[in-house]
Amino acid sequence: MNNLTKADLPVPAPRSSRPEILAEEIIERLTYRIGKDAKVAKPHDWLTATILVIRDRVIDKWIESTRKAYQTGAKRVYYLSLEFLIGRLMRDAISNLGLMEEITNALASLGVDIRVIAGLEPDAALGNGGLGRLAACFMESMATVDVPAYGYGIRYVHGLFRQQMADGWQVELPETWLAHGNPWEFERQESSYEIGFGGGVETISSHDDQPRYVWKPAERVIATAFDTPVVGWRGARVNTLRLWSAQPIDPILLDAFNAGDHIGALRESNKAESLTRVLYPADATPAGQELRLRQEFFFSSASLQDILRRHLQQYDDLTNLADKVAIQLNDTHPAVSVTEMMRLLVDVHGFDFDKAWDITRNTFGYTNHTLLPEALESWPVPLFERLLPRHMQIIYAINAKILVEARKLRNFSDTEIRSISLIDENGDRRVRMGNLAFVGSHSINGVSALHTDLMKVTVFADLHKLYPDRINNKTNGITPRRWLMQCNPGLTNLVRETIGDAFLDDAEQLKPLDQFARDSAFQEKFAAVKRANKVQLSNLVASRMGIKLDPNAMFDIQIKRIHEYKRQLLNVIETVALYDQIRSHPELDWQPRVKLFAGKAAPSYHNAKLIIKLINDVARVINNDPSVRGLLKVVFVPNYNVSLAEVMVPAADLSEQISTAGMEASGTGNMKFGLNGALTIGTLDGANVEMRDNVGEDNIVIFGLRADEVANLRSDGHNPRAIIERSRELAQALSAIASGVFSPDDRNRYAGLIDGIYSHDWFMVAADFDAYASAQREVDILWANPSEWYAKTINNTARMGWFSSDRTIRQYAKEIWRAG
Ligand code: T68
Repeated sequence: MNNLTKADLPVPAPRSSRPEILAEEIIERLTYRIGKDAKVAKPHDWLTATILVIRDRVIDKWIESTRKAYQTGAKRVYYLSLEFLIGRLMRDAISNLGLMEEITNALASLGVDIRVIAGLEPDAALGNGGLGRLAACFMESMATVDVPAYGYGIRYVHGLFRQQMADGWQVELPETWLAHGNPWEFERQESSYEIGFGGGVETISSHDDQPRYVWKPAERVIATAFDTPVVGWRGARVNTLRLWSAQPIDPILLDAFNAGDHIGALRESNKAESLTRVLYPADATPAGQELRLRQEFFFSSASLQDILRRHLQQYDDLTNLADKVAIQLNDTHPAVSVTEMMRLLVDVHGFDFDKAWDITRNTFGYTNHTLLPEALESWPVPLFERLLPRHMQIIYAINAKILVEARKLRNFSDTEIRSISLIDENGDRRVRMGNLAFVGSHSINGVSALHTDLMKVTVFADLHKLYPDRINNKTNGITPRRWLMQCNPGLTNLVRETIGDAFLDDAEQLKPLDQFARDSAFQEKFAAVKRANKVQLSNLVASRMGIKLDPNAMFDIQIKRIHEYKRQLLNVIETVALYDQIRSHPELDWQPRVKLFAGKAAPSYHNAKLIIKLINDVARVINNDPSVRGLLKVVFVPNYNVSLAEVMVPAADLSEQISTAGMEASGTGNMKFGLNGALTIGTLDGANVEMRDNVGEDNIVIFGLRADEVANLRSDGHNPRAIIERSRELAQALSAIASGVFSPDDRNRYAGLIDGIYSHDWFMVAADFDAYASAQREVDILWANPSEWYAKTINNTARMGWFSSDRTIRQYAKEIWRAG
């Protein structure tokens, strides 16, 4: 019996959005779902009750969306990602349902301030940085542009660590977003799958001489689904984020328990649960450990089993899979899916290898997010073979097919063959996940124009030669709901008053704001909004850190993961140079600045942690030096996360996007700042290039070496020492840092860090310093002229609409998924 076609079942009555009804419902949930009397309810109880009321309205649309996809036979998109950095959900859901005023009033009538309870919602930090946040923006945009989609990932019990400062050093503490339960999610015990590891492969011979293979895993765990609804703008559609949690097959080994081995009785259970306990905290470096490969396979296998089950339930046949299903791999973390799909099609569903390979390749797409060679995932062959013996066989079979094709059809040389092989034979043999994802997909995309061009000539040069039609570009985007409307209501309201509401549905309709760029009355209002946002950030900094900021100063902000290629170090060194200048030239017209930093370092990344300490050391000295006369302040705000970004982005005057050219695949923070009316200082890297094209070169401050110049300098020999000797400012700043001016308690603390700049300067800090410092003085001159400044920043807001993730998703849907 199919419930979906049963027309005679009663349906729930449409829900009211009147504040008095909403208030009644909140009290009802508080009483019957939480079991609390309103008189004694704690803020957390109000939060949960409110979410439950909103959730019901979401569910109505969720069921409707799921039914519609089923009935129309629409193609479904599956976004596989080991990370979803979603942040808080309540404000997003309320705002997308258009209920902000109503819920605010309903709560007020109950004596509850929505801002207070909203601030209690934990940040779902199931991601490290840009890659995870992109997946979250995509989920919201897929719901908005009406693409029937599922996100698949892992329900980590502990998301990205909490960052605390101890004497200026980063300390990592466990994050516990589920401590108060999670009212958004639905556990689906009925959607559970067995996931195997290890064991061996049995060969079964058959009449037609085609042997069949059956994997007999030695270990098995259960994957159970937890679903979270994702609401699109104006409730257009509600999609599902399905996160897998690992559970043991036998929760407790009773025999062992009864024999007195109480710990041994739980060993299996603990082992299973440890699979999904914690998110790996390294970005841009592969985790490398066996547990990580287990996580990757666990969520890939569960997701594919679920996808095939859903497809078979509707179509009873897998030959049309690629017509009805598109699976997007968010980086190589789910790349093992290619082999799992092959195993399911060949071993379980009886397809012949070549047919299965066609279906697989036509179904998968792969998004690459980095060119850094050290960041490309690969697994030692012995480990892969031990954990996934059948998948290893499949890899060899795919490899044979591809290499024969390359040799016979295209006459590839030995060197080319070596570089496209799925097995890296240099040193210990390793499985290359990037190559696997590439050959198993019909589309391989980069995340900005420059990044995509570089992919074709670097990491994937030879595979691109073999399959010249596969690499394509999809420049990243951000959702304007979270990153403008919700985080910056002041600016949103001002824009609505000025050009009307069209931009709410189409961010490119921000364009007409251009006409107001030089309108002094509008400039004043724009500046007032910015100032109010800066006051809000100042309050946060005062209450968390006890530091007082002047909202009239320029807020110069660099927030992102701490990484050498992102060059927070270049920023601090320039800050030190500026500090020297302010003290030696008190007669000059210095523009007051606050340098704000925030970001987490991977716990094992020594230099990144040292850079955090350096920022704090420099901050302590500068902030306590009266000769600076309040012209410069330096602040490192701890525990950067999505919620903190929502306060910092709207408060920025200057956005620092200063990565070494060729190293930042796209960047997405750059887009958030531009949209919220900050001026960008940046290199021609990642999506900065397209930002310059969109906002115009007069509205962005570009400096430094270009990607090709960096590559040439690296290959022809770069002599940083000579450069440093020619730049007095740089030499002085480096020597102050290296000699312990900022670290009197440990004068050698930064000697090694600075020595890296003198000896090889891989990240081109010395090479770009002078260009950066003079770009900063250019910024000062603009800042001194408010009408120029605001004309440029208004142009930025007006021209950033193209960077909406709605545009990005429409391109994926049309050009890769052929869906929606
Ligand atoms: C980022 N990558 C890119 N990786 O660095 C950034 N890596 O330029 C781009 O804008 C963004 O992706 C979105 O495309 C990452 O964030 C990771 O977080 C990561 C995590 C685990 C392993 C490797």
